[in-house]
Amino acid sequence: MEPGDRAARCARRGGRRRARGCVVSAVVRPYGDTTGDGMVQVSFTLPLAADKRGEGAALQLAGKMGIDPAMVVHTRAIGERHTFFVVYGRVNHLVEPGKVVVAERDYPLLSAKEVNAAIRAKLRRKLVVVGACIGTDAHTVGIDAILNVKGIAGEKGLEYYRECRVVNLGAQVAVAALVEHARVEKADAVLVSQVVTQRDAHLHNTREMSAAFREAFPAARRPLLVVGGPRFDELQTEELGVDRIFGRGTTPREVASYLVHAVGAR
Ligand code: B12
Repeated sequence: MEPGDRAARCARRGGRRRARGCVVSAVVRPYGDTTGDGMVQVSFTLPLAADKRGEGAALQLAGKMGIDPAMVVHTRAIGERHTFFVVYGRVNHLVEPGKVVVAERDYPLLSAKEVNAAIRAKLRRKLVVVGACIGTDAHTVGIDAILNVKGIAGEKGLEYYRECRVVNLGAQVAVAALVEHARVEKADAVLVSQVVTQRDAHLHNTREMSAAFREAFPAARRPLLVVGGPRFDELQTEELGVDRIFGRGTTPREVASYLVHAVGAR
């Protein structure tokens, strides 16, 4: 197909053409059984028994959420007084992909070899990374995936990079101890993981951590502050006082590439 044909076909469907031939429609709707039928599925738990009144309450909630018509397609009692529901139904809202704002990767994705070469060229010494789970958080699998040699998703962690020196402090590290370790190790970057989000613990802990580093280090000597975890909003860097936030599905290579880019820029 010629590029012109593709553009014409795209225009007929009301879409916009982007570089590289990707088609982005101005508006889209959810897809259930047929294109654009608006069908969605949501699940939630109500503190009600698994009976007709419970189902009615689930449908009432779905209606108030803008799902109309709605069907309860699954219920499961969780004890005597709670029920888990799955509701399937139609929403009329339109999604405007063009208005979606995301944190784009603004640095090149490098191979391990390129990362090592860049560190040698820019720093002429090893890049020191100190990592930890702070607060009461004991979910170390995520930070270990980024730091430990075994890595994740077929990629080796930062320990594998010859020009990185990694100090992984593990779980439940107090902010004061993290600051002290960063100072002793002369950290270029501090990597913090926060997985538990109950009562916004991840946000409070991150703010406490970034404030402590700002107090303990002069601006020019403060290590890069990087946080990660599955429920962070990657756009919240300024609000949380950190240099970068990484979310669900992050791989070590993305982090290594960012560190080289950011440390080099400094
Ligand atoms: C394994 C697990 C545990 C293990 C943790 C073992 C360990 N050593 O880590 C144990 C059994 C100890 C545990 C305990 C608890 N857990 Co738990 N746990 C999980 C579980 C099943 C998997 C988490 C995981 O390992 N994911 C895999 C990793 C690879 O993914 P990830 O963490 O998202 O990491 C990736 C990215 O987010 C990112 N990333 C993460 N951190 C960082 C950091 C940096 C710097 C960067 C760059 C990137 C990055 O990169 C990683 C790789 O891609 C989740 C549910 C789930 N399916 O996610 C619940 C879950 C996280 N736990 C939960 C809860 C509630 C608890 C407990 C409070 C339960 C209890 N009542 O005791 C305790 C809390 C203990 C504590 N003090 O923290 C809740 C949290 C709910 C919330 N909103 O906060 C979850 C979501 C389960 C649920 N649905 O309720 N848990």
